[in-house]
Amino acid sequence: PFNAKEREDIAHIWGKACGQAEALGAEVFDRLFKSCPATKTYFSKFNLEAGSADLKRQGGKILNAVGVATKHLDDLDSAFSQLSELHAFKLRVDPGNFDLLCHNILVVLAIHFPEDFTPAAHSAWDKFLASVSVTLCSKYR
Ligand code: ZNH
Repeated sequence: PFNAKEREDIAHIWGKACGQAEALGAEVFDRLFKSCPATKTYFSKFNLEAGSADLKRQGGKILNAVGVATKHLDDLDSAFSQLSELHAFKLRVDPGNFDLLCHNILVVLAIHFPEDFTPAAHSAWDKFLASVSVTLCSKYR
């Protein structure tokens, strides 16, 4: 469960990020692929150059899904039930990759919103993204 301050920090930073989900998401993927090149294997049919239309589209999808999650802190399982099935049964992304992606989301938020990314906000977002990952991995067996 998230306390009031965590909820506030999660909503506040998403409020700053939501208008630029594609640009931030593309940056998340660019960092992910450069810092953890093995993650590129899941996107073999994408143009993986920094800022490509593919990275903007996929980055936007992922960050907007994170945005939906910010509004469902108390019912992530039901909000993400379809997305969990997609990752577990169809995409079969190795669960270890979720930590790597979440780490890169944190870094990009910290770079873009340094004033807002206080230690408390850092910790709230870390906890939030970890629960998103746990939810998306919940259907793996
Ligand atoms: Zn994922 C897809 C989200 C993680 C890989 N994804 C996706 C989508 C979404 C997402 C929303 C879209 C779907 C549709 O279209 O229907 N993810 C997400 C999130 C997360 C994730 C939220 C966390 C946080 N993913 C992930 C990871 C990986 C992935 C980690 C690896 C590395 N995804 C993926 C893929 C896909 C997806 C591969 C598909 C793409 C295409 O299109 O092909």
